[in-house]
Amino acid sequence: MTDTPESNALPVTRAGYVALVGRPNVGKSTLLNALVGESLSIVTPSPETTRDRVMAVVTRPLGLPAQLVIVDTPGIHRPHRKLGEYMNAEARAAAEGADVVVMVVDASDGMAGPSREEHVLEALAGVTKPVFLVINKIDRVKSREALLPLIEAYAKKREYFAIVPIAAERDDGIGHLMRALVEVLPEGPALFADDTLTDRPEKYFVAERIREAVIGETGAEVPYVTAVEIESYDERPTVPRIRAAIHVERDGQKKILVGAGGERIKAIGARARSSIEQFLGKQVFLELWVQVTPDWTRNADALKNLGYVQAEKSDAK
Ligand SMILES: Nc1nc2c(ncn2[C@@H]2O[C@H](COP(=O)(O)OP(=O)(O)OP(=O)(O)O)[C@@H](O)[C@H]2O)c(=O)[nH]1
Ligand SMILES: [Mg+2]
Repeated sequence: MTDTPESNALPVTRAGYVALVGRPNVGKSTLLNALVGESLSIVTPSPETTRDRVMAVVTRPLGLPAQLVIVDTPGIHRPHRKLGEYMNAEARAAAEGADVVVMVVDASDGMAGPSREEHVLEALAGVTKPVFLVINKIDRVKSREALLPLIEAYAKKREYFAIVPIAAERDDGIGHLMRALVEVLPEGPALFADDTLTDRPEKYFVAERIREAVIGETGAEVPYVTAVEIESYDERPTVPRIRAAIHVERDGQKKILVGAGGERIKAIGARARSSIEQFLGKQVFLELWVQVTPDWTRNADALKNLGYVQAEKSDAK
């Protein structure tokens, strides 16, 4: 017998795009990682962490003959900069191109939550495909009963195909959500090869891990004006060499990132390297430096140069 496990596997009969949308910080990226079973998207306690659509393919989840193309998106918010406009546009495009939309909300917002959803609801107003309401972080709610008035309040705002309470961080409710999503996927063959994980190159996730380290090591405003550019990525040596520029907008922000005697950039580098090594499963040599690119978050050309540019319609799903 020469059959591989793959050729023995049932053919995929349902496949489609599932967009995860919602306000910043509700747990969309945590949910993507939980559904995929891999730490792909970066997760931080700060809002506005995710900036682009990131696609992750899950083939035959729980042994089901299905393929989900899950799309993580930036939190929909009132934009203050061009970067924010790009982020919102990314989320909208993902919702519009999806076969199923998962609107994620945060149970720990309590009864104040439903009234904060106006931007998200507005972005979903034209969506005719099924919309699931996923109430995340239920580990922070006292009891299941306490969820009932919350569900009622959210359900008053729009119609949902289903309402599913979960705690993505604890893997609670993920299997149930997965099964429910598979049931509404369009019938059809797989959209991607069985071994496809994502549409982004390795380099993208390396840059994201550096940004995650910046967010982890600095407080308040600096992360919002930080972009990471991989300048060189030499995979030939046994220990690959990565050189990256961290862009900020002003000298003062550069000073904060570098820190007294270079202490902070050293800490960012150590944190990023360990996270990249975990992601790649091998050692890397990482060199970071800070560059001032004035007002890059407000400038269309600078945004484009740093990779914040919307994909063409054809590959915009
Ligand atoms: N208690 C609890 N915290 C959670 C849960 N899921 C996510 N979090 C936390 O919520 C915070 C935000 O999580 P993210 O996954 O980055 O949220 P996001 O919606 O992707 O945020 P943006 O990318 O900024 O829009 C992190 O500190 C997570 O650890 C959960 O089920 N329970
Ligand atoms: Mg995110």
